[in-house]
Amino acid sequence: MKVIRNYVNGEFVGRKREFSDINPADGSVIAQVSEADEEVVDRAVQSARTAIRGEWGRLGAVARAALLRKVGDWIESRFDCFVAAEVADTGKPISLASKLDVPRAAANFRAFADLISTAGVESFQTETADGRSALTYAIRKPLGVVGIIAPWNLPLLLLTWKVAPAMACGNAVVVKPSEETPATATLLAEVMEKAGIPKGVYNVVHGFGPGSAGEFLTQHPEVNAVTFTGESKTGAAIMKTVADSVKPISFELGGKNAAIVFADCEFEETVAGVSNAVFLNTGQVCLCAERVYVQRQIFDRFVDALKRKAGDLRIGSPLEDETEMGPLISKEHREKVLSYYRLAREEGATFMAGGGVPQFGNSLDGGYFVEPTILTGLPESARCMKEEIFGPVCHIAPFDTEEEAVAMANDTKYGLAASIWTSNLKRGHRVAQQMNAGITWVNCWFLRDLRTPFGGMGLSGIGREGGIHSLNFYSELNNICIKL
Ligand code: NAD
Ligand code: 6OD
Repeated sequence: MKVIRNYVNGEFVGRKREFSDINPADGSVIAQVSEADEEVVDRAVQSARTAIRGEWGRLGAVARAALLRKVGDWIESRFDCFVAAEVADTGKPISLASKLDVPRAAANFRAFADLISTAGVESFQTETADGRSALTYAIRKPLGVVGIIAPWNLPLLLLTWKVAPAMACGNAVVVKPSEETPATATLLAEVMEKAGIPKGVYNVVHGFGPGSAGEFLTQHPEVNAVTFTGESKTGAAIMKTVADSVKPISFELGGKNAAIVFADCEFEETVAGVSNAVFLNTGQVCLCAERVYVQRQIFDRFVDALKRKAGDLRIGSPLEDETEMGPLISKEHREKVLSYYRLAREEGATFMAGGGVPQFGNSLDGGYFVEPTILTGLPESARCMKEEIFGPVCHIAPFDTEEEAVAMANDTKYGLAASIWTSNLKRGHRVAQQMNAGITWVNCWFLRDLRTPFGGMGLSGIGREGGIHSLNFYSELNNICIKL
């Protein structure tokens, strides 16, 4: 059986304690994973610290950028290995991993290589009371050792979204991928070596959260900053762990995102766009729309059309090119999603589509599939309307006026993403500007420019990453003032 090991100071390190890496498409065991104990995590942090004091710490931004570009190139050279590993770990369709996850990982390294080699800093000339002046300018220094904790839904994409800017700014990193998806973070270690990244700059520790590698990493006194993507309640636990040492944190957390569909939308494009926003990656994208509000004039027609789209989705083996929807990540997560399907029934929902578990009559029956599901008829106060489900499911409710739609969309403790579907661009701007969300798309969804701010409000997170915002999080800006 294959063993996935920790990666510390340029070496793969095994441990006696192991856990299984499961393929969610059929429940089979792909590999055993070495769980990092406190000592391995400590060694990883120390090796990162040593790397900063060595050759890596002496490199300038342009040299670091050149190395990051090589990492991007090596990801592309090993494209098929990354795709295969991501598909096996997550069960996502091969078409999705090939179009989204792996290309974005390479793009993350290239984007932050470009940014760090061109980014400026602020400078001001200030008049002083004695009639002279002062010049003030900022310089960018690395934070030190950055602890990166990643989730399982877009494992490589979201890990590299943080590793790339952290390294661009001159930090060394210790990453803890999700226990569900350990493979691509480990493959990335091989790529780092090939690209010539010095030992200790990129370290991987495997394991779980509390009482395991995640907690050991976040509570380590020599970790200078923690950046985390995952559930809001995990973010709260990590915040408590880091509070005593007052580390900088960046949190990208859950969502309960709304899509607002106006009667004047481009109907077919909107149905396709909303279907994607609900069902992509089996609904396991933090940006997915779980609440869809449709103007009453087109409500019935829209529900019928989305129902047809859900019915047409090709669910099956992630390895087949035509598959559009794979399984959920795990047995536990399927239980959670099915518990919301049951709750929706208790709360009075009408199931317009789905609600169950598909049967295949082959090995896929050992996997963690659920049917794409469309609900109607829930009150806005229902738990299914308030809590993140993170599966291929949405609720569709009608609205009459723009004001009503905005109020319902904003009635959430989360604030990650929204999408507005209308052919009236003035309305698009007006409504987008009223959304309490870190990002609002108009007539599109999950369209990303890596230079733009990304993050959430409320339970959806703290801080913004992307472009200069990432550079500002992953560096200490030191201000220097000179009297002239
Ligand atoms: P999760 O919070 O269960 O786990 C995320 C990571 O945190 C894993 O590596 C896990 O081992 C680790 N962890 C858990 N408890 C910990 C602790 N106490 N200390 C340190 N580490 C700990 O999240 P998940 O189930 O892997 O991912 C799904 C969630 O992530 C959803 O809520 C989704 O909305 C959210 N998400 C948000 C974004 C975003 O950009 N806002 C992106 C992707 C996913
Ligand atoms: O595209 C990104 O940069 C990003 N952070 C996406 C997050 C998706 C959540 O599942």
